[in-house]
Amino acid sequence: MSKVIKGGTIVAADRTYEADILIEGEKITAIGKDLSGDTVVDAQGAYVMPGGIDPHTHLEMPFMGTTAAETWESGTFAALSGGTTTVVDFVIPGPDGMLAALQEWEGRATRQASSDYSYHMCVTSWSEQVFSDMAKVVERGINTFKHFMAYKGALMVNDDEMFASFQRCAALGALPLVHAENGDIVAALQQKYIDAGVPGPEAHAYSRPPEVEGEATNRAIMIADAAGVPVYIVHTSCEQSHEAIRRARQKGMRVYGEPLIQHLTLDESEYQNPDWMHAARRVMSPPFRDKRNQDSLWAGLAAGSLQVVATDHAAFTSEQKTLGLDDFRKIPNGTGGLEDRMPVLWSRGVETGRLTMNEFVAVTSTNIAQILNIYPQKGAILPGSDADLVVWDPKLSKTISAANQKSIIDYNVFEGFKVRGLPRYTLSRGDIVWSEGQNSMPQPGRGKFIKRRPFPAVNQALSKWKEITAPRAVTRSAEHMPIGV
Ligand code: DUC
Ligand code: ZN
Ligand code: ZN
Ligand code: ZN
Repeated sequence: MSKVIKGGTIVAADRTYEADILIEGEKITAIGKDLSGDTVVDAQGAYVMPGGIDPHTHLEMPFMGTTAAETWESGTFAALSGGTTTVVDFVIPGPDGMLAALQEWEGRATRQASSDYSYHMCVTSWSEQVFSDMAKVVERGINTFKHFMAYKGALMVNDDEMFASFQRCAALGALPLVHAENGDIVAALQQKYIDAGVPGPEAHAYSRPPEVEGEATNRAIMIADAAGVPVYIVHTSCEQSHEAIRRARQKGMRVYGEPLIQHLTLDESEYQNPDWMHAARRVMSPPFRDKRNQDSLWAGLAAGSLQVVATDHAAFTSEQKTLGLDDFRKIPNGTGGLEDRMPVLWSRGVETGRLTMNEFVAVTSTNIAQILNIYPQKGAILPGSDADLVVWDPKLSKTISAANQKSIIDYNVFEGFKVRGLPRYTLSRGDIVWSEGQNSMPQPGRGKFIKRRPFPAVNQALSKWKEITAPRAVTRSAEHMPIGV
């Protein structure tokens, strides 16, 4: 059974043109005028774009004494309904290590996922075991390793551990990812605000100022340079961090930055809301910033100094947020956004003229497909690519509300946002998995794991130190040695 997507305007990262798309099985097999197939998907008046890729989710993540409420089933359905066809989730090793954790994640994803998916592996400590497990993780089709510079006493790694892991990434052809916040300073500031009698969610923001992110981003970039490996900074939220990325790129280093849709559109005033729950629901790390920082992120997306828009989807219920009722340090960090990322970015970015349609495709799909080494299987509309497509209707509109979302939590941080531009259809490997107004879920478990191969050695950082490959001792005769010591 073939399908033809008819009458639409194809928007790719590099061009916009009118053509039909023929799909046979799971793949795009032809692009051109007046194609025919067994069934027709109507794209009149719509844009046809590569399905979105959200490279930053935490579905059912055990974290801060609880587990993120969004399941793989609800989360991937939410993703598809918003035009995202692939999610990349973070595997966090427990006491039994990376491979056991990977098995747990696989158990949940294979049974529940309705979109395609992949994983990043977190490096939360350093040992011989971690060193050898990293090679096995790469063999399993995972070419990215995430490092937390914050969450002291839990997930945080120190510089020596990060340097060792980055070097291992370089040797394995993997890309290190970094959560860049200075965890020591955050811990000290958190204590300061507790001691000063400020236990509410506003202190979450006070204790994580842009400086701690800027410092850590600079440090991560320099450590990556010393290790000779590119680096990807997750949830870049402020000018200080963006500036570090921009400067490094300008010097020829391969450094990537990923703003979140939340940081682009929500600001720090949310934490000043007198309603404790309103503020607590928005507690995430890094916290929302001010308008000046938001402008910096938007500019970076247009200029290409920032490449990807993600969500860090870590959805906790209101009840879970009350774990921190007396102490903001215990509020589970995280917000949702999987189903809203594309419509909100379109409305606040393309509709306002801040992004072109092609830039929209680049930052929601194509760039990250290239960075993760899955292009053009994903992120492209080309013969041979997976038929992951969104038929995007620029006239469809809605008001975002928890009352009609696919996410299973009881609120939405974008509540009340009016969006214009929504999927009319979402296709995943040729299947129509979402159509406008649909409430039934596609088959849980239909999603496939997307293997990501290691990068070839030539993809390594350009400004790598002149490595001392054969360290030699300097020969000194007796006359050049100190006497009598
Ligand atoms: N930040 C969050 O807000 N949640 C999950 C992990 C993270 O780094
Ligand atoms: Zn993070
Ligand atoms: Zn409120
Ligand atoms: Zn995260």
